[in-house]
Amino acid sequence: MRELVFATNNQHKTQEVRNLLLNDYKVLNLNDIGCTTDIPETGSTFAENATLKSSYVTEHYQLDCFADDSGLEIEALNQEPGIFSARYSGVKDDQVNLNLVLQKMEGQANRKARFRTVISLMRGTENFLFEGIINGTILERPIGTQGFGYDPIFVPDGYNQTFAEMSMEQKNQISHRALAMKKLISFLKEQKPV
Ligand code: ITT
Repeated sequence: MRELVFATNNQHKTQEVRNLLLNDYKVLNLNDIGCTTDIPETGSTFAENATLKSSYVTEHYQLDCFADDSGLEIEALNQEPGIFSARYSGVKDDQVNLNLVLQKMEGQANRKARFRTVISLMRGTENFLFEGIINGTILERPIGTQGFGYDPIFVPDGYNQTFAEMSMEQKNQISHRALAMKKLISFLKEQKPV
């Protein structure tokens, strides 16, 4: 089976993506290839950060690689936390960051938000970008225990459950990452193996 590196340390994301690519690729993450570097995400957009991660692996390990950068964009907070989603409060702690969002949203009538993912695929020296977006609403308090990050406070449009109340399979059918991944997968399937 063909191998592809997914430049992430996030086990939840690795598992979600492995499920999506089950029959097509063996997906290795940074841990699997022995990469312990904390790849700097110094870009100012999701696309720049995703490309920094994917190109780091291609350059240092000579392996085809994709990386995603995702985050939550809340309309009433000027699209924050955005690229700062993982460390919105200054620390990489999902619970603390989620609480900060709830605090900033207190009394706010406009609860519109979206999750956005941009994937960068580096094949050799070529970079291909894929985007996925899901619109939804921010709750006033968390519900559900599945998933990670801001899942317990995000209800996607057209559903009455948070991402954290859905099984991984359900979330994988509709999430921002799944939408971007579907674009990546159809691209990969169209390509002849190199
Ligand atoms: P890597 O950079 O190692 O891939 P990460 O946790 O930083 O892992 P992202 O950059 O993709 O992951 O996402 C940044 C943050 O955005 C993440 O830590 C969560 O707080 C939030 N996030 C992204 N996707 C999410 C999802 O599907 N559900 C809930 N929160 C999500």
